[in-house]
Amino acid sequence: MKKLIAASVLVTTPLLAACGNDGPSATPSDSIEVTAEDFKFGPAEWHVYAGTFTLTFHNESAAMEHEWAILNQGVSISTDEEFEEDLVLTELEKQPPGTTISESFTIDEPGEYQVICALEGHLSAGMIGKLVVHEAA
Ligand SMILES: [Cu+2]
Repeated sequence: MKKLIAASVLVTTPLLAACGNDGPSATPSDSIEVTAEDFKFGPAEWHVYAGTFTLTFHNESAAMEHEWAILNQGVSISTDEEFEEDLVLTELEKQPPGTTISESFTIDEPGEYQVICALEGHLSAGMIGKLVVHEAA
């Protein structure tokens, strides 16, 4: 499932300023990367600019499929029991072990989004991260 979100939002306080203390890792990019393992994402926090960005996803698991699902802004869950498909904004569908794949996403609304692997048991096991969408430069 993939949905492109187009939303017009007026943001009066630049998000970049709010993130100024996070160090170099907080520099937004239009190209991010993640390695999925059993059961975590590395890194587990990504910073992009509003608009279109490209994710390069490596599944380094020996035997398990993994995915990278962005949940709707404001959603925060920590167990599989709380998950519903309706919570997913957009996602990279599950990928077989050993896969490297790049996919583009478009998110126009700045803010923080929870990212999970929504395959059964994986969220509860620790496959959780955070995507921060910064106001476009
Ligand atoms: Cu997974």
